[in-house]
Amino acid sequence: MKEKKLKIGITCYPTVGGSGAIATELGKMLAERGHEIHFISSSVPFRLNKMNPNIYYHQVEVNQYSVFQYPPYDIALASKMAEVINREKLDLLHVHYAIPHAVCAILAKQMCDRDIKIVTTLHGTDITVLGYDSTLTDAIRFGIEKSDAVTAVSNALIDQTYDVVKPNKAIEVVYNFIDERVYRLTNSSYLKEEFGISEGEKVVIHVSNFRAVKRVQDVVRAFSRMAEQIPAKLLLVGDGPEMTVICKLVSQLGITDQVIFLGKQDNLEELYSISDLMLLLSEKESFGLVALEAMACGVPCIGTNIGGIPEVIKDEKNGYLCELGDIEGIALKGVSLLNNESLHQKFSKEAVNSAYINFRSGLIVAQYEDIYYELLKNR
Ligand code: GMT
Repeated sequence: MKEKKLKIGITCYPTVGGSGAIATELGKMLAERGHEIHFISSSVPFRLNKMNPNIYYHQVEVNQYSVFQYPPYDIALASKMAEVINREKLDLLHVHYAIPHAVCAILAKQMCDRDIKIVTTLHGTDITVLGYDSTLTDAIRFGIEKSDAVTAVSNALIDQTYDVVKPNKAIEVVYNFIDERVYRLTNSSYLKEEFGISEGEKVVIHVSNFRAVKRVQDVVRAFSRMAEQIPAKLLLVGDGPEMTVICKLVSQLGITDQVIFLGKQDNLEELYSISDLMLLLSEKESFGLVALEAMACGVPCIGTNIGGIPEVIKDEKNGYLCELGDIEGIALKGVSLLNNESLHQKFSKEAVNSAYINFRSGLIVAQYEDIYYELLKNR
């Protein structure tokens, strides 16, 4: 069975975000291993940037009818899934997020002519935010229970799913991974000059979608305290709802010259390669893919002791964990690390090792393959 190459449909949120990134990277890796991958989503996933003859993309088109108050996206997605399952003879659908994607896959399975298997991966927001919305809890539980296999990106997320949604279903942890060919130290030192960062300055980086849960205000405040003690610049990468507040805060704190707003960026490995420290100070984070990608490039991280972050950042080994909102503690740890060259080197090395040993693509992609083959073994 192991030799049989599979036909796999993948559905994810295709716009910027860790779940879309992982779903797409997984599809690319599976395609490289000879499987036929069919992305089914509303637009081309943002990391689907290279041609691969084993990768297909099927766009979900939603028509707007004046009789409907909302465009029927979920129904259009389920119909498209059923169409692709039948036409391409898919073996399984791997969907990312219980709602709407798992629920749409279950509907598609009932609409199509094949005994398709459904694998659902939980990434966080559907549990940590939507799970608390009583209008959606039953649908999330249904999506989980009716999937053939369910994975989550951290043990913390599994615990939270059982706490909040209480599904009667086994959930397996499959961590996120890095493409080690991309996320590695690269020579991008020319960027320092372009950004006006001088030799003696340390570079602190934060990457997120600037939602309130990311606590970018804490990042800016902690950086501001650090910058009082060491020459440093802060790279803020990403964009989102908190941006206006953050811009105001930066100017109120008088650190406009030390903060570089980069907006949404590709090729993050080039930015990580000029960075000395990442701050990920979220109040909710089921994994923290950006921390892992930074670590793979040798950047130690300070993260909050929240959700799945402690499964990625190992306190005092490859970075630091801190309590949510503890600005002084974060600044203290940041400054002591940036001032201690040998400790920084040690953490940096450990960060790379941990990323490569525990989260390398070969290891994690094989775990997904095992799940697929196990579900299909009796066919
Ligand atoms: O963090 C976000 O706001 C985006 C979100 C997503 O759905 O893309 O990220 C979630 O999935 C990522 C990939 O598994 C994880 O690395 C993030 O920790 C997780 N975000 C949250 O739990 C808030």
